[in-house]
Amino acid sequence: MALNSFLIALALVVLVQGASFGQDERVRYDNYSVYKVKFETSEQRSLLKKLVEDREKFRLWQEAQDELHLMISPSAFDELETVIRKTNSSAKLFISNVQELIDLEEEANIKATRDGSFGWTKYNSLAEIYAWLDEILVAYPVITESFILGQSYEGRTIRGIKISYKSNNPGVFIESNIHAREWVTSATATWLINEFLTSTDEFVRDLAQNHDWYIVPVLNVDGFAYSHEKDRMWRKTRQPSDISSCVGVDPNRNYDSHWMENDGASSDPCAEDYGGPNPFSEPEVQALADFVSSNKEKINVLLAFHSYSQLLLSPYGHTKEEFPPNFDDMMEVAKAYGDAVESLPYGTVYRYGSSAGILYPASGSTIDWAYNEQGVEISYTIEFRDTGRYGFILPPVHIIPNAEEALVGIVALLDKCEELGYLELK
Ligand code: 0X9
Ligand code: ZN
Ligand code: ZN
Repeated sequence: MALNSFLIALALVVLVQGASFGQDERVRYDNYSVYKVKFETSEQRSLLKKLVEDREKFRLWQEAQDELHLMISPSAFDELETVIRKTNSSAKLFISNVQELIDLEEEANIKATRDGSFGWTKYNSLAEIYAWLDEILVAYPVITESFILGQSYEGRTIRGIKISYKSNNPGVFIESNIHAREWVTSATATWLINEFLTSTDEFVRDLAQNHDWYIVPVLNVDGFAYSHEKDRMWRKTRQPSDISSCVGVDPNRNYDSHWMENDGASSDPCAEDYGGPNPFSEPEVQALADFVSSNKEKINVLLAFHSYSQLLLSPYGHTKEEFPPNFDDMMEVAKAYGDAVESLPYGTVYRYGSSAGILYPASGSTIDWAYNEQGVEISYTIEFRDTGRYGFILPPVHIIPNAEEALVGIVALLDKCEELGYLELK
């Protein structure tokens, strides 16, 4: 009897959690595949987007003007096929088993951890990143300074590092890993910190020494920890909702600037782009905003690191009907970044434009808030590698090439900013 009720309880737990939870309580994505779906009309788009309302079967990975990247569960293939046929759109498989990529990544991480704890041949955990930051701060006490943005919902500390070789430098703020699963962003941010402190290359030295750097390697610390420990595909924060059993807010929709306008965010707590119950509902977002607003006279340029798609996105995110006053300058700056990246032997191509113009309306993002509300006139989202072959699960061999691209891109971007007069002290 006791055993019976135990088995029933066990069966219930399995049912409630779904088949995707394995024994180690990580969400598994066995035989989940990712398709690029091309469409032409907005009717096709909305029919396709309706699919992701069923989060058990469909998850949106990426969205562009004429293309959606959909992750689908093994049981959802027929449904996808039906909608593809009905909407006359076309789908191309580019990842056949998401779990396989996650397992390969995990193996590489474990192997690299055995050879030493921190580095750029693997993806580091939050604890590893913070331990490394402490080492850096001890090794470079004059040039570096630790700062704390605040505490996350779950009580983790959100840390940043300031690098300053001299006074009266223009300031560059880098926000990284606001989206939990975009691991290459914090890997790139830490690599840049290391280069700024250790490189002997003349152009890196100039870059490092002639700007003040404010770098937050992981903003969404709770989501990041969760993506390492439980669900590799987690995007949002980890604060529960009052009105739903779904957890988390899209922090890049939670800033108080044109919040929730123009379908630029969802009001559904279960959606990946949920804007939150109110602007700044997320402590991580509020913490970043407090820091930037109290240091805004020192910040000339703000860069928000994301992945993936290889894009440079300027404001506005909330509307494609209007463009910011210095849009032409921002496009010149973006072109400089893209040209510099493309000139490397890798030949990687970045496209650029305004967020709403070349992607989709996204309101309440970091860069729009910094630009609209804080007067940071050069404010960019950079979507790193790749364009979908691996998506968020970019193999660690890409970390250094991606970071090198970011470095030469940022050099060119700041040169252009200087030329256009954006690096004057405020
Ligand atoms: O949707 C987002 O938040 C960003 N793309 S991601 O795949 N990394 O989630 C793009 C945001 C760009 N839009 C604005 N900054 N407004
Ligand atoms: Zn508005
Ligand atoms: Zn992102």
